[in-house]
This record gives sequence, C-alpha cells and structure tokens, in this order.
Amino acid sequence: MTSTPDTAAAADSGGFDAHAIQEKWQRRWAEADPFRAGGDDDTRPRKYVLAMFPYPSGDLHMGHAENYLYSDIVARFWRHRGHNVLNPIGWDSFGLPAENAAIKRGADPREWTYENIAQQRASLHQYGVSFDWSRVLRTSDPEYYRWNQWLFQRLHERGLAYRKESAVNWCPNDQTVLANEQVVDGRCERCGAEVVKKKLTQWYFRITQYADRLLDDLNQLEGFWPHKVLQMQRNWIGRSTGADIDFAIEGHPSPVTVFSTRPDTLHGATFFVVAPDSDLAAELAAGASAEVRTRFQDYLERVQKTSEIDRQTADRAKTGVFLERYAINPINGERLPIWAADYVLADYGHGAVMAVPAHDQRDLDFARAFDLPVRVVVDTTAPVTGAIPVIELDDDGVPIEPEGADLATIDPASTGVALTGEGRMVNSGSLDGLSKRNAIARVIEELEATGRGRAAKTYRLRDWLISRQRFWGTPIPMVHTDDGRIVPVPDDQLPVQLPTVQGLDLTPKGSSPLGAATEWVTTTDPETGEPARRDPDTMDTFVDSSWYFLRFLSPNDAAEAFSAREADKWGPVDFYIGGVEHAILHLLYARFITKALFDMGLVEFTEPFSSLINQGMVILGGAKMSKSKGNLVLFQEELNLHGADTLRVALAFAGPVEDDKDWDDVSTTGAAKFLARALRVAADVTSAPEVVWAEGDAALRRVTHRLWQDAPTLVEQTKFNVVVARLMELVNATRKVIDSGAGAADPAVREAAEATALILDLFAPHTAEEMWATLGYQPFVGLAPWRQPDATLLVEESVTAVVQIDGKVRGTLTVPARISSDELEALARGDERIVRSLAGREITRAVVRAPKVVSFSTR
Ligand code: ANZ
Repeated sequence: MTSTPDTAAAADSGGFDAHAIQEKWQRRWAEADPFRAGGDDDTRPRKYVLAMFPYPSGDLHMGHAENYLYSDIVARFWRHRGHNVLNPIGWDSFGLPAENAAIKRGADPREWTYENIAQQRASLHQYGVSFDWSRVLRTSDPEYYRWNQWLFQRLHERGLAYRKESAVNWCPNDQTVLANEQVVDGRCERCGAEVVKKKLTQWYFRITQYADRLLDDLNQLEGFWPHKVLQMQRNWIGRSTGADIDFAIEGHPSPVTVFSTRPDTLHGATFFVVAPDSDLAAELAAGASAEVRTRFQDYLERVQKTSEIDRQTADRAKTGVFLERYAINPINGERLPIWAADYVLADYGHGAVMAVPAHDQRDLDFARAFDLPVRVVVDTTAPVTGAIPVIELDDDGVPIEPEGADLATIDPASTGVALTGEGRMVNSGSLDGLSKRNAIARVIEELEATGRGRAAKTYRLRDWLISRQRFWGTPIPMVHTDDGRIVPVPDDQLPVQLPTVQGLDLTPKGSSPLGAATEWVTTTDPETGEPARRDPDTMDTFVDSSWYFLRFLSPNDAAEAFSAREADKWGPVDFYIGGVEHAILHLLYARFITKALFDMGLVEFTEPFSSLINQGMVILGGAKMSKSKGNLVLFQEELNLHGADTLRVALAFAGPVEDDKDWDDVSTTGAAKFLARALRVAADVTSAPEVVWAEGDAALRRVTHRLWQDAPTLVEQTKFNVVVARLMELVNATRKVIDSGAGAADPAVREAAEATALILDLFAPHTAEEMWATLGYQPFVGLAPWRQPDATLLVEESVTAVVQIDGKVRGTLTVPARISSDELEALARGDERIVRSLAGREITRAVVRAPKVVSFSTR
C-alpha cells in the first residue's frame, strides 16, 4: 500500500487505514468500470440521476461535496434496486470567472479552465462518486459548443432567435450585458457593481412565446419539485390577465394602448401616465411648451439613474411631470391629463397606464401628491356574496343601487387608502350594480364591440438576452455582410471556433474582444462569397447548460447534438439535484429549450426534470462561507484529512438534505468511529468459529429486517440522515450480540453485517466494498441487489389468538399484538385448519375480541 495516512486520519478512523481502503477500491473501480451505464442490451429499467454540473472556477467546495454525495446516494440506490443507472458528470466551463482570471494573470482562459477541471476531476474520483466516466463533457470544447451553435440556428430558423435594439442592463465593471435575471437589487449578480441601462443591439431568444406553457406546465411538477421553486418560477413568469384598452391622444396620430388588470374601473380613470423613459413620453413631450420640455428632460435624466426596484417601491414619494397633453377615455369620452411618472415602467405592459386613483394605491398616492381628482367606481361596502352575484333590478330592468353605501366614509381622497376590495360598480353607467368579475367581462365586451379594446394577458417574463461582449463563450454563428444582411453560418461549417487568445486584449471595453481578432472576424458570406464579418459576440453560458443533460446521452456523437433515440430511452431526467440559486434561471431556460426541442420533434417530453431537490448549504459557525470572510472549509483538505467515506457519512448524517448544515456541528470523528465499528463487525464474522445455529438472535434479525423494510422508502424520500442513523443502530445491535453469549457465530450477526455492507454502500462505498470482500463475496457490493424483508420478522410483538367454533378451541393463530378485530376475523376465516374444522357449516355469528379470541357460531 502506498498511502501514508496522516495521524489525524488514522486517529479518526479508529485504527483502520481509510486511505488504503479507499485507494484500493478506487483502483478496482477504475479497472472494472462497474458504474458505466448499460447500453441497448441492458434490459434493466433505466434511471437518469443528475447533479448540476460544476463551473470549473477553482477547487470544489463543500457545497459540491454535498451535491455529488446526494446524487451518488440516489444513483447507488437504484443500482441496488436492479436499475440501469446513468449518473454522468461534466463541466460548465465557459464564462466570466475563467476570463477574469485569465485577464488577471495575462493568460489564456483555456489554461486556467482545463487546469481547474483536472483538479476537480481528481477530487471527485477521490470522493468515490460512481459517475459514468466515459461520458464526461466540457461545454468549452468545440465538440460541445458546436451544438450550441446548431441549437441557435434551429431557434433562428423558427424565429425564436432574433436581434433587436433595446435598453439593456449593463455592468460597467464587467463591461458586459446582463440578463434581467442576473441583476439582483439593481446590482450585477457576479461583481456587485451598480447596473446601468444602455441601448444596444443584441441577440435574444424568444422565451416569451412559451410563457403560457412554461407557466401551465408547472402544475404537473407539483409534488415533484420543491413548492418554493415552482412558486418562484410562477412569479418570474408573472402572468396577469385583464384587457388592452386603446386611448386616443389629442394631437397624436395613433391611439395608445394600456394594459389593465381592472378594466372594470375604466369610468374611474381620472388621469393617464406614461413611463418617462418610453418613446411615447419623448414624442408627447416634444409637442409641449419649452418649459415643460426642459422639465421633462431634467426629470428623465433623474429617472434613468433610478433602479427599477426603487421605481416600484410602494412608499416612495411620487414624482412626475404634466405633459400638457390629453388622452380620451374610450368609454365616456372624458379628457384625461397625461403625466410622465417613474412608477410606470417602460417595458411592462405597454409602458402607459390609465390611472384610477380611487382603486389603485400608486395612482392614489400620485393623485394626492398632484391634487388630481379621485372618483370611486366600486362601492366596496356593498356586499358581494359568492362568485355569481345576485343583481336586483327595478321594474325597468335597471339594477338597483345597493343600499347603505355611504361612500363619504370610505373616500380614498381623504383616507389615502385605495379601495382595492370587491364590491359593486357605481358611477359607471351601464356597469352600475355589477360585481367586479361581471363588470370586467361587460367592459371587455363593450370595448371589443367598438374595437377599442380586447381581453389581454401580460407577463413579467422578458425575452432571454443571450449575447455577451466577452471572449470565453460560444461564438454566435452569424455573419454580417457589407450590405447589412445577417446570414447564418451553415451547419456543415460549424463549429465557428474561438480563435487563439494570442494578441487579443481581453480587458472589457464595451464591445467584444473578438471584434479585434481581425483574421478571425474577416470571413465571407456563405451565400454569396462576398466579404463579411463574423458576429463578435458570444452566448450567455446559460445556453450551454440549457440542454447539457441531453448531450450526456450521446456525448461523443460527432453527427448530432444528441440522439433522439437515447433521449427517448433515458429522458427526462428522473432525479435532478442542485442548489436553490438555480431555482429560476437555469431551470426556466432548460424547460424552455426542452419545449422548443419538443416542438421540433426532437424529444418526446416537454419537461426536462421529473423531480428536483435543492440541497441546503454548508455553512460555518452560522455564517455563509466565503473567500473574502476567510471562513472557507476546503473540500480537498477535508478529503485528504478524513478520507472520502468519513466525509461522506459525516455529511449525510448532518441533517435533512434541504437544510443548511453547519460544519461546526458535523462530526467526522463520529463518522470515522462508526465506519471502524462496521468494518470490525465484518472481520468478527469471518473470524468466528464455524457454528451452525438453527435460529439467529431474534431481536437483531428484527432490526435488520425492519431496515430492509424502511430503507427504500427513506432513500426515495431523500431522508438520507435517517438511513445513516438506522445503520448506526444496526451496527450497535450487531456488536451487542457479538459481545454477548452467542457471539459472532450467530447467523443473525452475518445477516446484519451483510445488510450493513449493502446499505452502507450508498454512503461509504469503499468501506462497504471492504466489508463485502471480508464477508467472502466477490466485488462489487455496489452492484449487488438489495434484499427483501422477511415479513414474519417485521411483526413487532406477536400474541397467540384462540379460535373457537361453537365453544370449542379449534386452532390458534400467531398475530401482531395490535391487529384489528376485522383483520383477526379475516385471518381466522381464512385459516386452513379452521376451514377444515368448519366442514362446510355456515358461520352465523362471529364474536371477535382482538387480539386474543375469535369465536364462531355455526349451524
Ligand atoms: C388600471 C387599474 C385600476 C389598475 C386599478 C390596477 C388597479 P400587475 O397585476 O402587476 O400585472 N400597469 C400597467 N402597466 C404598467 C407599467 N408599465 N408600469 C406600472 N404599472 C403598470 O399590474 C397591472 C396593473 O399595473 C395595471 O392595471 C395597471 O394599472 C398597472 F384599480 O390599470 B391597472
């Protein structure tokens, strides 16, 4: 053995050489490759188990230790249950960290990236994870990103990839565009710099076309994904239903549409608001007086420096500029003054609102600040019962004004509180007396009849901005011709490979560094052969991870992105695990791309991940670990110190999967002692004298079989810590029998030791293999089937029940002490001896006193 365990590890492991065992079995696994997924000739049912693949930004950390442990537990479990398991690993290896590190060191991002991958790969090997190592992929390999480009072309053909100019989120520090999702509290998610708006022409994926499906299909994941994640996705998509209403604007050529969730309140509109940073505001202001134009310009400049979050903050003092223009209410012809105010956002709905101060708090705050009229149109004191209200009509068929409403007492103009509740319509012409729901339907009907409005939905979801002005990503496979056409690079010319980094300045400048790679950028139009320039931008790395789970199915295929046949066999992923930080973006994008591929006929499922688990974080002393705080627990260090199995057991035992685990509370010492005890049990069994016992220790057998009974459910419920606790209980119970009269020769001890090895494999696979070999079995325990519990041993306490027929005892039954009378009677009626004793006579009466007596009367 070449290993030299340090003293801490030797002390930890209670005398056995954890490192030696670990190296021995890792070598055997490397030789025999037992965890490779089976091919077509493998008839076992399939399971696709996947942990989110890592960024190769530095060494793996304790979060990874958890993530890959949990997925490995599940993968190993399904193999023991007779499944053909796919458990692959790869690297999400494009992106800013590599590029920034390269800039800092004046090096090629490739070097840094592939060095880190080698290091992480070695750690995962050392951790004993049962990956299928034949399927490793790296998204920064041309063999991978070529298929990102292929995907881009397929989306482009369908109008799902397009270019447009728009105000984008710009990180002045990273000098790159950020997706809305990457802006957190107005700051860059990565570097924390304050994000500003900048107008740029960018590539987008039209994810909004899938908004309804992305939302509706969440229902089918209920119960399989964390509820919190489903809710976050729902909020992110943010569907609102209501109406689009067209308002004519005096002196403006075309009507302006607003989106409202409350078209029922149309009669209560008293002014009109446009987003100051919208094109419409600029157009309207242009026609105003010089004084207003100046005021508007000043205001606009201020607004552009305000974050979207701040603009939406409810308790902020309202600001705005009257534009000296008027909109016409389509339902009653009233003139509504038009204001520019920053609480209306340019890119939500249509960037303009009809303001109904009586029933919308933001509008009310604004009206009170600028002394604008407030008109109540919903009497919220009037009762509305049930979903379908009863409307009383007078003799002429006109709804009767609800009685008892004293609107003065609820006047929002004086109370400052908008009336947002249910009620009956007032001051609303033909709508008076209707409930909100009916009024909405009626208004939409009326607007549709006159062509001035229609039912509409609006989403918070925006199209996915995918272009980045950075080097270390997938080049966008398009060329720009001199005459302004944008032409796709044909499939047979893919991949468009990244150039070498030599001579390129990667420091962010606001445009892609690839633009300066003259030789690379200069190309020809694939259609005409005329000179053209390559698109210098690269793709958001979320594109790479939006379909990687499909590439794992045929990772070395040079002819296609993934095999539809394999996708059919393996997909969708059965068990997906990762951090909650990916609850929105990555999952939403993967769901979108899966649906797009479904529509192309390339996959037969519409959701990529059938079940999802978010593991908690590993924290230290109650605080999040971070480099800057200097409170990092380093995975590789822990691995060297304790060995893989000790670390794995300690982590698995530390608490429920979803909970955060404080490293201060994680006991590697306890884990190591437990493993040493387990190994000693196996050794004791084999060194015990050969004595054949008719029956083993009943209590120990019960512990073993109850674990066989419960373990599958516990693992499927991801209650891994409970399984470890039960294993500890089993090892203790075994030790007790060994140390008592019967000793290690008791067959119950061997039975328990074998169970321990088979179940321990999920958590401490090296120790389990060692136990299995010690017990005389051939490797690998990782492939050995789990056992069925013996039902008779699951009975906690049994008693003898007496069965009488016509007052005479005709038999006895051994039954659980807590059997019900019904069950006991059924057992008695079915018992062979009793049936024989009855000899065909009919039972007329049964008196059952569970669990002791069943008494039948017959005739
Ligand atoms: C009139 C009205 C009356 C409204 C009322 C609400 C209550 P959600 O539910 O978030 O989708 N709105 C529309 N576009 C807007 C924009 N670009 N910026 C800010 N606010 C905007 O919100 C929809 C409501 O938000 C719309 O319905 C509109 O105000 C406002 F008693 O129209 B409502």
